[in-house]
Amino acid sequence: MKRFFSKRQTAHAPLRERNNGEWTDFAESPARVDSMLDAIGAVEEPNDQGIEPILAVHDTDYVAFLQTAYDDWLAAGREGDAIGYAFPAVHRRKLDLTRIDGKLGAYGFDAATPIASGTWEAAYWGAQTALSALNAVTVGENQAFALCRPPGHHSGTDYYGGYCYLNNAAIAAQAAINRGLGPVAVLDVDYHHGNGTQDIFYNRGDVLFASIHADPKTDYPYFWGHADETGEGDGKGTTFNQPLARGTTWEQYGPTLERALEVISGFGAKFLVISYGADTFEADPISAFELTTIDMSRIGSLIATLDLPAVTVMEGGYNIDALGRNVEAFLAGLESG
Ligand code: Q9C
Ligand code: ZN
Repeated sequence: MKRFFSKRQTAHAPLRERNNGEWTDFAESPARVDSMLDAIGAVEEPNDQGIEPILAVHDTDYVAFLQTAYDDWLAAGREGDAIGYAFPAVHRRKLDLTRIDGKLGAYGFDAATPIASGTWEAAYWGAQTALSALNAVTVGENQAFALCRPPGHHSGTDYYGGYCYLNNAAIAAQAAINRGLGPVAVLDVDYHHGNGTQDIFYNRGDVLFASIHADPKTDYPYFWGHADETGEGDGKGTTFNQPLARGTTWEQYGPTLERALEVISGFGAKFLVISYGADTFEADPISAFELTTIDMSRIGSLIATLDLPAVTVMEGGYNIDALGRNVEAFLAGLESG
């Protein structure tokens, strides 16, 4: 399987995030990339496919905000990473706010996702990495891996959060639809619910979103990913959420994944986008499932039984020592089937 990555994705390096009542080191660090590159072998440079496929998913005003947010922050006399402090829990709507502090709150939904000097550069190239993996599959490869960083699945049409700024999986899924490859299923196996991807496709009958994740009653992102969220309008029934308890091992995870795969088959998907997070690993520092490295290859082999053309997009995974091993185990499982 071809693997795609651009060094420009390491330009994003915030220092701290707000987590459980204190400031902690930013978990989604560029060191994650070194761990993955050490383990997965040769990578190919993505092609620049421009802003258009990004704007097929994200609003123009949001993308414009991301492009200048850090400069606007500096122009306001600030130092360090840009982070909001007032968030519209009530009546969120498009307002023409002029101050950077208002804009950070308008577009960001948490205090774990700072904007730093290289954030736009890295997010842009992360999206190009996902699109280049999709290209590889459209010209005859059966599968490709996009080492996206920053991750994407918490980002929606006009918001960032959960370490995510552009939704790489949604950008790839929408591009696949535009090329006539649908219907598309997005299978999200990150520890956290992919609320951004769910939201982007919530009213869509041509994209199924299926996710297995920590129960949002106890885990981030709290407000989305509950089992009763099943889609609306044309998308009624095309969202499938399976929350699992902290402490989940393969004994529960395996059968749950099989059920999600049945949902994908039943939907009649012709193309698969996988949001893969290695934060389901037993020793992940911010998560609480108990999956092993061998389980990562089991996840890959089970998904391969769908026998669909597939792009895997990297999401979370914060145990730097084990990250590369876990990603490689997953990819090996996918390849062997
Ligand atoms: N104590 C991804 O994995 N903070 N994003 C959680 C847990 C934010 C995770 C706090 C986690 C975001 C792509
Ligand atoms: Zn995650």
